[in-house]
Amino acid sequence: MGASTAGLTFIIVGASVSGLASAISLKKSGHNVLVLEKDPKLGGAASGFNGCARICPNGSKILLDWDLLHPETKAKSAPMPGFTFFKRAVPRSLAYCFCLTRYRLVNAGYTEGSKADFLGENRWNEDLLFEARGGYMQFRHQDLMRILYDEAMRDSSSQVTVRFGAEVVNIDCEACTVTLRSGEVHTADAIIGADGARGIVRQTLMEEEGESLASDVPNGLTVYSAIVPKALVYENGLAPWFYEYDDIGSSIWVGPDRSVWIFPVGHENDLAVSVYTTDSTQDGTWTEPPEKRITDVIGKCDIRLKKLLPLARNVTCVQMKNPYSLESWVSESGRVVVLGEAAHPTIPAGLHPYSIALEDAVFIGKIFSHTKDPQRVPEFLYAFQENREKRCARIRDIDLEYVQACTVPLGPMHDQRDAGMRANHAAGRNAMEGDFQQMLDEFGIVFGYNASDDADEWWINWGRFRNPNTEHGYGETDGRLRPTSFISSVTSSATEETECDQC
Ligand SMILES: Cc1cc2nc3c(=O)[nH]c(=O)nc-3n(C[C@H](O)[C@H](O)[C@H](O)COP(=O)(O)OP(=O)(O)OC[C@H]3O[C@@H](n4cnc5c(N)ncnc54)[C@H](O)[C@@H]3O)c2cc1C
Ligand SMILES: *[C@@H]1O[C@H](CO)[C@@H](O)[C@H](O)[C@H]1NC(C)=O
Ligand SMILES: *[C@@H]1O[C@H](CO)[C@@H](O)[C@H](O)[C@H]1NC(C)=O
Ligand SMILES: CC(=O)N[C@H]1CO[C@H](CO)[C@@H](O)[C@@H]1O
Repeated sequence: MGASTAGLTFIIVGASVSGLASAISLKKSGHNVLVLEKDPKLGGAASGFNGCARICPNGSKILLDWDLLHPETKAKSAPMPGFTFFKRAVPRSLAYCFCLTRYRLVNAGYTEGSKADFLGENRWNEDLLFEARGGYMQFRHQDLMRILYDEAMRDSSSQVTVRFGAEVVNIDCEACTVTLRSGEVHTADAIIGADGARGIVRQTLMEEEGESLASDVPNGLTVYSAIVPKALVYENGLAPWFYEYDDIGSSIWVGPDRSVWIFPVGHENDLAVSVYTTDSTQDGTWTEPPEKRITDVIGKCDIRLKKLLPLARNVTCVQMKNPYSLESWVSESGRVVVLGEAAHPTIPAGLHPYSIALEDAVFIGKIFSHTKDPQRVPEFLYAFQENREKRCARIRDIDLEYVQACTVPLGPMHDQRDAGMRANHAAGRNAMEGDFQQMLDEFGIVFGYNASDDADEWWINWGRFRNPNTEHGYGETDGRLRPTSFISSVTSSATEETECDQC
């Protein structure tokens, strides 16, 4: 890959969501991209797993902006009008207390013919979705990957190359080169690590900070993901519980320590199941089967779940961690950056990881629409972190909050959550109002964002004021720029410089 054309050359490590989306976005800005993926096939297709890619409104709007939501791609997703809350299990203390009053309730949820313990429901507010100008879409992971891949490759015979079975085993940040397992070496103007939380690029930056993957600390929860084909649900007579119950079609079963989320996914409206559990400590991946069966990590639970979960196919398990937070997303050399999971590991199977990965891609492509000067690479990479870090951390916290709210151990908070939801439902309100209003407001924050506008704002306020001939973007002697020093150096140059670089 030479720098023959006018654009910069980028190497992207990892052809998953953030890698392919960044390739699309950088291509739109006129750059050349080589994407290197270690797996032999797109979307982990070499393993059986093909889970649920949840795209929240701000993410689906990006797909729309890229003109990727044609009728045939839309048809590959299932909608999510909201979700219903049930109890996964009735805690023994509560069952006992009901027992004193109404015997029938002791068996709530556990026996054939009993009713599920319904807590309430949350429907997306029309205004919220309208303002976000997008809907909630749930694709099969591999379908979404195919949509992104095809767009990356469209009309780009020379601009974008994607290589599978190309594992990067070493990165030289100074020389801006990567070495593949085959021994091949590639050089570029910049290297983007889109290779996930355990990828080599994140590890390389952690090493620069004297850390290792051991600094990511398990938080006690593991998420199992699987698909239950719709046909199996019908064959086993479970449709009344999972397809015909209401018009929402998605349910979250909350309970002490474990929670089961069931959402329709893909063209077939199969059921995507996520189980957050404290019963596994396996450090699994998205492409390997788990050691323990899914039915062994759900604890005592409602009969509906007991019947559904044995039908789960192609199960995986991924551990939740409190990740080490990289101080710098950019190497000391200023040429290597991480984004997506590699920069800010999210909550596996959370509501927002895919949209955040798409936003990262829009942002990086958009700022690089303003330069083809290799000298400005470090400055732009630091700007990426400077502008994206806070939002990504905030959204991770929001996703974590949902999971924690659904898995609170028995105790006052557990009881308060249930009572709050029941009271809301009794009053004809959304389950998440009142005590949970803050969480609802947070959805507004997540949806109410435009990465492209945000990137423009950086350019208008900061980027365009710099003169690449006199300012290199390096403020400190070790060549490493902290976000704060970046702001102050830009601020001072903004006031001193009158010259403007392609305003
Ligand atoms: C195969 C697969 C299936 C997934 N399925 C689901 C799902 O069903 N539901 C869900 O909620 N989330 C799923 N995820 C996670 C989801 O993709 C992320 O949470 C996020 O949305 C996007 O992350 P990302 O693109 O930054 O990184 P990731 O999706 O983690 O992808 C990183 C990519 O980098 C590649 N890579 C790693 N190391 C190297 C290396 N040394 N050289 C070259 N390439 C390398 C990996 O093979 C992978 O393709 C899946 C991830 C993968 C990899
Ligand atoms: C499970 O994986 C196999 C491939 O190993 C695939 O053919 C099948 O469709 C998958 N099933 C589901 C429900 O995803
Ligand atoms: C972001 O804003 C721009 C205009 O500033 C608009 O063209 C684009 O559609 C918006 N994108 C999203 C994803 O809302
Ligand atoms: C990227 C994106 O979709 N941004 C939109 C998210 O939603 C808000 C409204 O809530 C819009 O203003 C953004 O443009």
